[in-house]
Amino acid sequence: MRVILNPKHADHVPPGEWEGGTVIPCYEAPGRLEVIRAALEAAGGFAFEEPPKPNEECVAAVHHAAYITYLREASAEAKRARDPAAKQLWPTVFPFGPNPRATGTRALRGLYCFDTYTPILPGTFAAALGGANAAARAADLIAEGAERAAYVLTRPPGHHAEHDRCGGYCYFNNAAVAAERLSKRGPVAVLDVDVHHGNGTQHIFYSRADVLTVSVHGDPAGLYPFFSGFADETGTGAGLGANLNIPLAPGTGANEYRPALARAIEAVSRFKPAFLVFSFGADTHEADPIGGFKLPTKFFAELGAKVRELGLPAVIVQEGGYDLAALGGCVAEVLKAYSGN
Ligand code: SP5
Ligand code: ZN
Repeated sequence: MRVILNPKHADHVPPGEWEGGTVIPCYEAPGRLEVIRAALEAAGGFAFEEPPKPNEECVAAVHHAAYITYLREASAEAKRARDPAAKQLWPTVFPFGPNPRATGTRALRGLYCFDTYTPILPGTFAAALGGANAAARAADLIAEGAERAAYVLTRPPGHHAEHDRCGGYCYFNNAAVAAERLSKRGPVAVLDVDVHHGNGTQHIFYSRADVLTVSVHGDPAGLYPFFSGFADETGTGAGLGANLNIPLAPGTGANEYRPALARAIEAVSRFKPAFLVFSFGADTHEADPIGGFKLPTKFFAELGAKVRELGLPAVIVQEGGYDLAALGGCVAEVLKAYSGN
């Protein structure tokens, strides 16, 4: 399988994340990509390549122009700063009131970000763009029929990124970039199995009938992103019926996950898409430090095999997964099973 690797991922190195009033070590770190790469190299059968040179066109197709400009300029500002504190840009105040107005930089920090996990750093823009370009490249390979499946090996992840806001470690929505590109050639289904609801992907396509979004995740009543991912969110306007959320209880193991996955796959199949975007997160693993699910590594082979049964040309995009000891094995199991070995 061809692996499109984000060559700029290590430009983005969060110093930590704000949680409940303190800074804790950041879960979304460069080592994640390194352990996945090592596992795929050890497994064999994967060919690594980089996307062509940076291009913003693919992100402009799914993100607000002013948001893209903000991320580019804020990253440049962090790069120019000398004071270490000014090299990391965090929101502190979020939009409120009936008519929020954002004119200064402090307001923009909160306008274009929805949580305290997602700082803008000197290399954030380049790293996020590298991932989006990798997703666009993979989508082009699939759209042209050059491959039946391609894997986007990237971080930071993407599925929480909204049309005009970063959040949940995500800046550009890589899965949405791929889905938007594929949608020019036929209907697309996005299947998101990260343990967290794929709010950004859902919202970007919420009123579209030609892109089905399906997410299986931890119940947002108790798990990030808290504000969306409930079962009664089904789409709007022309997109009514083209969004499916399957929230599951904390502690979900293989026996509870299996029927939910079957439902999700059945919904994708009924939609009769021409292409699949598979947003894959390994934070459902039993050892994940933030997920709360209990899937063992061997279940990931079953997951890959089930998704393969759809028989769809697919872009597989890396989302979360934070246990560095388990992550590489989970990805290798899914991709080997998806390739049919
Ligand atoms: C792509 C993705 O998986 N993003 C996840 C963003 C969730 N961030 C919330 C992190 C909360 C950390 N809580 C610490 C509790 C440790 N037991
Ligand atoms: Zn996640």
